[in-house]
Amino acid sequence: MTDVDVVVVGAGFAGLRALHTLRERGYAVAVLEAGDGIGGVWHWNRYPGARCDVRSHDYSYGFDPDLEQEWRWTERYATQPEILRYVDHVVERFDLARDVHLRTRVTRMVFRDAGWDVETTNGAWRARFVVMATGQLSIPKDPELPGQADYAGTVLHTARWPREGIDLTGKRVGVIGTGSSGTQLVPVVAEQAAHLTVFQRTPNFSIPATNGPVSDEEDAAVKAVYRERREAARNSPTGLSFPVSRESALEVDPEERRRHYDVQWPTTGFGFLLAYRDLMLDEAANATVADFVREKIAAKVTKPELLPHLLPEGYPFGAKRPPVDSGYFETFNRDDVELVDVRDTPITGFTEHGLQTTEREVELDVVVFATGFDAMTGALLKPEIVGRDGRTLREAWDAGPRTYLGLQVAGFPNLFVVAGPGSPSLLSNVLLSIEQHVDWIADLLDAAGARGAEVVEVTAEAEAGWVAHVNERAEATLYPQARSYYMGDDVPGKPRVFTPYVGGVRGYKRILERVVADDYDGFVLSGASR
Ligand code: NA7
Repeated sequence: MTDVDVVVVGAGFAGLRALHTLRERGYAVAVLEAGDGIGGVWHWNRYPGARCDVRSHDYSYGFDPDLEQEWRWTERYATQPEILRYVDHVVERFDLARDVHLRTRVTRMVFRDAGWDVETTNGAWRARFVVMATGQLSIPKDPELPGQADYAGTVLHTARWPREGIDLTGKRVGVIGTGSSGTQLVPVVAEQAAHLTVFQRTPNFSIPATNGPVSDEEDAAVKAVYRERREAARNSPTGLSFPVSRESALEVDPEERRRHYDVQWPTTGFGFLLAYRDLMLDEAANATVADFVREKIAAKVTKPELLPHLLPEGYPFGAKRPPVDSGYFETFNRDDVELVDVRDTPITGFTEHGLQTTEREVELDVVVFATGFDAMTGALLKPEIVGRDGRTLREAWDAGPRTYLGLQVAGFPNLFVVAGPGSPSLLSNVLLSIEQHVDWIADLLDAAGARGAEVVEVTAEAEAGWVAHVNERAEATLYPQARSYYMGDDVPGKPRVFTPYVGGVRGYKRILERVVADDYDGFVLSGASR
């Protein structure tokens, strides 16, 4: 058994930041990583076309002014390989690899004697504190179609793409799923494959990335004000670095609104949700933007018979996370690309040669699941986590995830979550949220140490209050109106609870500051360590 102050689970952006920060503050840290490489989501999601949907200059660490000045992003929305190069650079620059244990999957953790016993597939650790940096979208979800064992072709998942890649030239490829991964993958696969069939369940309101190279001028302009840009992002609703409208979509003249959408559409990416302040709050406001997006999609598609299938209807724009795409809808104009709407003709299973729908057999050499993840709670519930009185996290979350501030769970002392359920991270620039959480947790550990406290936990009352607040804020929005992974609809049988905090990055920051000012209100710091 190896003894450390802190075990960090996961070597993605969150785990690496936790390692760096906690080590700088004098803690002995071990990062335990199930994969055979560093980078978390960017290690696993190697599918062609994979890229970030937040701008590169913002989707990067903000803790070191030299780091942000020296790194040069080549594209506005970085590809997976470029992000992994950045991760490697950070790992080398801050000498992080020596405390990362690869191929080490945590299987069980038990709270005992003011610390955690951590069992893994590769040894055991004893730690005073555990930081779960396991990601929000890290446990891939399989559509569980019958007959897969009989299928003679290749089956891949976007989030488990082979490291060595796969040559799709001349192949008949089927892609199931049209979320962010599917919409990024489809245009690239269409270029390579002999024929592509896209199996779509829910049409998406995808926003154009308007990607391109970062010019020297653009890079210099960001770097000249990088500190201010980061600070503005920390004080914004989503952690993105552009000004947010304070106007209502319904208070402006329709022509002016149209002009505003036209300007925002190609430039804001995911931030288009904030084109007006009430797009996610008011159905009539949302209808104005949903109509606009449908019109934009329709203008890209040259086969009118596809429009009833490709145009999203029946749920508010933004209530499912909108993909940010590069040429997705235009791909369907090709003669070698076909759309199967599985709402009309569901897939019933695999055959030896492909997929069977209720209508016909589609022969395929490769089937790609772009079917997403067991979101938010999947990775936290995968290991058995046993807290006070032998109660497991699975039992505590039987009716859906419960946290205080997204950071701790009552009954699980000295265990922290980065970018967890009940925090704004799933609706924000997650890198910024990660850094905010890590710094805050590190401050809390320091505060506990300064008081000689061995145990840091949250009260059941504080947790109940936060859960109520998270729900109350969510219910005031349009988010619950869609079937989405925000609501736990990603996995059949999962409790239908809204998981992220919609109060925004800035609002959440103020709450965290108030909790500290109120002597860590809701937390109990107890036990003498010296
Ligand atoms: P998402 O966004 O969860 O998308 C998954 C897609 O797969 C979505 O279109 C689903 O349709 C579809 N899906 C899931 N299960 C099935 C089955 N059984 N049959 C047919 N279609 C299915 O995951 P992504 O990987 O695309 O993106 C994840 C995040 O990565 C994204 O939000 C960004 O933050 C980056 P549905 O919409 O549920 O009807």
